[in-house]
Parts: sequence; C-alpha cells; structure tokens
Amino acid sequence: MKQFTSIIDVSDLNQLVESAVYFKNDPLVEPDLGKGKTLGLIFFNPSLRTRLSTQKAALNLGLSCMVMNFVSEGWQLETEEGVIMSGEKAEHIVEAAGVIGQYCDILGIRAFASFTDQEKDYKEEVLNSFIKYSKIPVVSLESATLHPLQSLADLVTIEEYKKKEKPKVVLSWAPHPRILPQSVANSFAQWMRQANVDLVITHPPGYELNTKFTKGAKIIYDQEKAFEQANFIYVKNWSSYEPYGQLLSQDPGWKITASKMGLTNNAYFMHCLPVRRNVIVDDEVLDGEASLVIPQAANRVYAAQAVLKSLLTTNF
Ligand code: SN0
Repeated sequence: MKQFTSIIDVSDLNQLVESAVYFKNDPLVEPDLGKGKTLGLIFFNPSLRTRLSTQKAALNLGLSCMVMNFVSEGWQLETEEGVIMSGEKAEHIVEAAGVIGQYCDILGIRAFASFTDQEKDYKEEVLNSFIKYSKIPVVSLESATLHPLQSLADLVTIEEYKKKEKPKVVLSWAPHPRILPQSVANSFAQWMRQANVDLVITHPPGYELNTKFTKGAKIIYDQEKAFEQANFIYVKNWSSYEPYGQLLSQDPGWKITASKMGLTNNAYFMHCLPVRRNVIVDDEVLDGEASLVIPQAANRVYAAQAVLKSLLTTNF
C-alpha cells in the first residue's frame, strides 16, 4: 500500500483485516519491522484515540514516532497558491510539508473539514497538499471527508463480534449540540459497502450523506423500523451535507435508548468516541453489556499496526 487515505488505497481488504487480527493476537510479533524509521503525526484537531493508538502501534513495530499539535505549536499555515503572505499566516504548506518529508519516513495527518467551503473540503485540499509536498507515504488520521483508520478498526470489531455470516449493521444518526464532520459516517458507509454486511442507514430527512460514499446502502428514515433485526447499531452524529455543514435538527427523539436497542436482534452498540452521554446515547446503553465502545477503541491499535506494516513493507 502506497498511502492510506481511504478504502480505495486498500488492495486486499480481507488481508488487511487478517493482519490486524494477527497483531491483536500478538502485538509484539514484529518488533523490529520499523527499526530506524520515523513516523510523524501532525494534528490540526484534537485527538485521544487516534493519537495514542497510532503511537502505540508504532512502538509495537519498533518505529520511532514524533507528534506535533500544529494548532498550538506550529506556525499558522497558508494553503492557497500564489498568495501574498502579508497576513497572519507565517508558513506555506509547501515548505511545511516539504520539511516534514525530510524528517519522517511516514506521515500521519489529521485535518478536519473547515465547513466553510464544501468543494475544498471534499477535494481534501490539506491532505492532498501534504501528500504532494512531503513526498512520503501519508496516513489519514481523519481528513475532511474520511476516517479510514477508524473504519478499519470498526470492521475488525464487527468481524470479531458477529454471530452470523452476514450481520445487519445500522448506521444511525443521533443528535448533538454542535456541527460535526461527516468523515466517520462517510468512511463507515464506504467500508461497510465493501464488507460482508447488510448495511442500513437511518437519519432524519436532510441528513443524506454524499452518495459517493453511501451508494447502494438502504436508507430508512424511520429509526425504529431501521433497528428491527439489527445485529450492530453504529451511532454517529454528523452535520448536513446539503446544505453544507448545518445543524438541521437536535431532535432528542433520535437519541439511542435501551428501549430502542430492545427493538433489535440483541444488537451491539458501537460509537467511535468521544460520545456525549445522554445526548447521543443513554448511560444505560453505553454502560450496558452490549456496548462495544472500549473493545472498539482497543482495536484501533491493531488496525494502525496493520496499516503501518503494509506501508513499511511496500514502500521501503
Ligand atoms: C470528531 C468527529 O469527526 O465527529 C472525531 C470523531 C473521531 N468528533 C468530534 O469532533 C466531537 C466533538 C464534540 O464536541 O463532541
């Protein structure tokens, strides 16, 4: 694998999942694979799981890791071409990425959507500039439109807990007080369409995601109907795609409750975290036996290890 920015970069999905399971069985099975190599992790947004799990994955592979929070520690970056840089922005992404490419062998980038310009966000301007100017393999740590490391861990978790060959997986929107990215939901839909699952998406009208990612998935606007016979309930809030980045509803009727979970076929509850307790989901569900949020987060390490191994063995 040359880079890891979406499922499109993955040539053999089953093999990648198997590789994550292989590392889960023995995280230190390849302790020297990354010896002498450096992974740089650059964050333009907050992170807990992505930052620590990717760092842990690097440690398990003997890969050195440098982490930088660009918002608090870096120069303000200019991303436009041809501008006269007489304002606040001290450094251009061309030089910043070029320099990082000199110090690192693999680069992870987290850069959320701006919400100001749908076209720019969906063209992945920041991520693509880092790919172009760093000239080293890049891993998305959640970009403007996708979160593939999360989706791989989600798929590994579903494979681990499924009780039937082709489980019914429901991606459900839930209310949130802020405007959140579409990345986790886009990415989950994109990965589930390639997996052996029956995918249903449920959200209030107006929250349709970009069909590039959801094409072919069943959309049911009645959440309770969507939950019938479900084996996994995957919950996430996202802001609207069209009109872009809006908060159209905060309807508490979409919150995940124990009685709604009771409509499913004993479904597991999944969420990528961080989660707003009693806004997205009731304590009772999150603290209940069917909640997979902690094992799901644990699998982030092995997903990252599988991805880093693939990059290390293909590019060097
Ligand atoms: C991010 C998102 O994409 O929705 C990261 C998820 C992995 N989540 C948030 O920004 C949550 C912020 C909040 O205020 O709850």
